[in-house]
Amino acid sequence: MENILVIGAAGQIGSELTLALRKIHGNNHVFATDIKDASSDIKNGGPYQLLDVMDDKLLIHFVIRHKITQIYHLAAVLSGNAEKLPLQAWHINMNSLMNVLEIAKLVEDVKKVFWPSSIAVFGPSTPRKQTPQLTTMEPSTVYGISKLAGERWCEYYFKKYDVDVRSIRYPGLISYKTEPGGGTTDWAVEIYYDAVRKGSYTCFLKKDTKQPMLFMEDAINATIRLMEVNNKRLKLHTGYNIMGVSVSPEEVAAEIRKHIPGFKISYAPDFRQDIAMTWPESVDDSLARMHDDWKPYYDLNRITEIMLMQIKKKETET
Ligand code: AKB
Repeated sequence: MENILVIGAAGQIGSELTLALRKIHGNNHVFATDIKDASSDIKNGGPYQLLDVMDDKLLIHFVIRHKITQIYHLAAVLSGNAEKLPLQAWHINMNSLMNVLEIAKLVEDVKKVFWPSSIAVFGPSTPRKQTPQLTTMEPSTVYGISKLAGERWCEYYFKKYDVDVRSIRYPGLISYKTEPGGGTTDWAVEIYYDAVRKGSYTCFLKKDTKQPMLFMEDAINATIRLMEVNNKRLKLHTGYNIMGVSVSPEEVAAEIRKHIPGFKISYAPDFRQDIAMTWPESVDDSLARMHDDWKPYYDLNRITEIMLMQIKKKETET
């Protein structure tokens, strides 16, 4: 029987992963925590508590008290926000990970840790198309530097202390339940919300800037699959490349127009355009497919149908 701690359960990934984990392990075995209020299905569907991952003493007590066996640490300051407050972002992203790794090292019950890496580990000197798993990595953003350093620490704790930490380099994640905040790939969610709410969207990237994206359901499947795969099949304890589709704002806009013919898009690129130009357009995820048999299910057509349908439903309910 597993007892799972989700840190960052109110965020874009956590709000969906918590529910998926509760379906598998039972509501009372998945402990949702965050520093902000979570949605009612998270709060009412199982244990939920306000908890700050930066407070290592409270965290270790929580882990011991609830006999936690797996930790999903999803809390982070994303790329755009990190550029505005570089030192705070570095402090939060690194120290929160170090707290979790140390606890996993010290508390015997904790058998596995999941920590999200990102395509931000790559940089301007990395090939942008079909970016290999292993290649030049010279990230030029604070977020990217913290993710690359985090990957190195994860591998260090695995090799040195036998902490079974697993990670995915998430591309942009497209979801309708919880909107992301402060990332460079956020446009791929905002565009659907604004299409439904206003019939138009002003994008902070240029029209032809492609980025790798993944529908949230595929991301959740990939994450749970990675955590369940036998340790012997895993060759990496840094972060696996994965992606679903490689798309630009004008391509998503064209897909939206199939459902909302009058949809208008304009472009006002800001500092995030420079970040996007240092990140991959697409990644080679053959290693993840090989090590845990993962493959994405959702293409742009299906993603667009679901996003528009679900956001319309949400809008009429509120
Ligand atoms: C961001 O844009 O910062 C994140 C990411 C790709 O890690 N969504």
